[in-house]
Amino acid sequence: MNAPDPKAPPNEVEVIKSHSRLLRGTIADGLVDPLTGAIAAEDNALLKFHGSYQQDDRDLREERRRQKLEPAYQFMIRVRMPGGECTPAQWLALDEVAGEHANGTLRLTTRQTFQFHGIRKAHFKPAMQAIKAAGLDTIAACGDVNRNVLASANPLRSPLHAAAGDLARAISEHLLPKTNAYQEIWLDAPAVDPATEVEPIYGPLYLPRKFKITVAVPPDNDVDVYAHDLSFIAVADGDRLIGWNVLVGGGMGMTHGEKATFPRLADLIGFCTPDQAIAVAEQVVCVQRDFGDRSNRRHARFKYTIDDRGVDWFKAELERRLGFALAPARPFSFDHNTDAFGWQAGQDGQSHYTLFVENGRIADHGQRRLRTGLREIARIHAGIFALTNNQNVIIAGVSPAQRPAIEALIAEYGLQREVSLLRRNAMACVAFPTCALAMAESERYLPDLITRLDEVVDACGLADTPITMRMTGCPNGCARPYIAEIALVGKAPGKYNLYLGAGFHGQRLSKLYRENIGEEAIIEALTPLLERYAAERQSGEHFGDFLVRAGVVVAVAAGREFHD
Ligand code: SRM
Ligand code: SF4
Repeated sequence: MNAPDPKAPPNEVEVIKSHSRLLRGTIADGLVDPLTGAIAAEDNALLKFHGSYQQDDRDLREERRRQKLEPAYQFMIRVRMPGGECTPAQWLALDEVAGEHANGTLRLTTRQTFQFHGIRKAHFKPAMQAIKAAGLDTIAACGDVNRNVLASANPLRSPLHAAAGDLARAISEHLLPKTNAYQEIWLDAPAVDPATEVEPIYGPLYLPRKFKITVAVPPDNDVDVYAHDLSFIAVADGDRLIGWNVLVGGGMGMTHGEKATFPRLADLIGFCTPDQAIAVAEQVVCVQRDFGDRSNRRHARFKYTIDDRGVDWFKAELERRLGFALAPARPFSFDHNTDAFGWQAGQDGQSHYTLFVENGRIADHGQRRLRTGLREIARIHAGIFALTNNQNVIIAGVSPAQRPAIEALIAEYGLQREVSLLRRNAMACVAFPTCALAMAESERYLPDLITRLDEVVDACGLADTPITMRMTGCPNGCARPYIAEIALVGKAPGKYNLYLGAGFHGQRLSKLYRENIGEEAIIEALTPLLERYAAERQSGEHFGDFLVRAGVVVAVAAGREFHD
């Protein structure tokens, strides 16, 4: 598809935004309507800008329909937490929100923040207020704006990680919507006349689609720079930050069977100094604001603007707006996009403990009482919690004096779990029962599939070989599947498309290998490939690279060739 026709009519979300009085709509009225658990249909589009989605429990949908009841409406809330950092006091406050207002679980997301599920309307505003009282908010966690900004995990790990966290926070603040709508609806602030308000960066229609920014510290590509709209990669001399390499135009989402939609890897366009980074972020966003497709939402992500018009066009337009040219990109190299688990030594005698949280769900299960254990740790922890971009959590900044007490709690609540490397390096999106778009199970199913695949991996002697595997319940790509070496993407209940051959640190897209297959066929398809890999791989060769070298799948050169 080519650049959007400027005369094409705006899509319905654009119309809703234009009537919304800067994101107010009638959300406040809907919250107090006692006749339904839902809010008005048009307000659903606006609610996202406030960090929430209306959902219904899909496990109950059919039964409630039979009983002629409205769906079990509930709300998901996503916290804005740039760089994934929160204090123990904030952890405790969020844990309380989960217990008082949500379904009793905390969900760590693939983008370094918390989600709450199952919030009923009466609990909605109190939950938002409790989050705010903890010094956090949910502004722009969803919606057609810049979302939560990611940074390589753990700002306490090194000065460069601290700088990445600082940049993530600064960009997040700089690109926040300026409307008073959030304060009025959720925090009972006095009303301001929207006619007197200005959105200096976004304008009244905000962006054509969501926008995602990351900041990475090599050799970690834990933020998956190639999957996001805009990324900054730290360039350093030792621990001294020199500047940032800049990448643009990545994204994962696509629609099954629609070739005009595809995942795309970001392009490296140059280097900027630390004091130029905010201006670069703002002007990249402004180019997308002005040139993104406001007619066809399936073609509205920034990756299509770049793909349609070309990287050279984009760079020239960006530099014209900036008033300066980006310097040539500096060399960098990544070697993984996964997390390192257990205790890691920090820089000043402190240590950091990365805890495996399967698919990000923090709940108590039998002997493994994750939620209670983390709550008890938060009560005594003097450092911070750092969420990772792989749905795990780091208990960061533990002093030598405190370490035995933290270790005792980890043991008491069964938090440390011996799991296979395959499981540690896997991610699944939420999918059923809350996600409205899920076509197949993901979070609830991947653990069982991995149990079966572990047997194959063990039998092949690959238990110590890291392989990345990701599952999503639909092709939107919330667990960034198309850059995992093994990816399963939901098509229908129990059926998945199998994609193979991505780069180990997310640097190459995968390719469709089998379509619409169930568990037995998945095991059957993967077993001979893992056997061949074990027998024929070269020293240090990753599974995805082997599959490409062996001709099992071809390497995808560019996103638009993904379906060829
Ligand atoms: Fe996502 C929509 C969950 C990261 C691409 N995503 C959704 C919704 C809100 C479903 C909906 O629109 O009704 C899901 C809510 C499920 C639920 O019940 O919680 C949802 N996305 C998630 C999370 C929670 C998955 C997880 O298991 O952690 C992640 C929350 C991130 C956050 O904290 O902000 C999440 N979503 C992603 C990512 C990964 C990333 O950004 O690194 C992607 C792919 C990258 C990208 O954007 O290209 C992603 N989500 C989508 C898309 C497809 C967008 C597109 O370009 O086509 C949708 C659907 C849409 O926007 O129309 C979507
Ligand atoms: Fe829902 Fe699809 Fe995202 Fe999974 S990938 S959370 S099923 S939108």
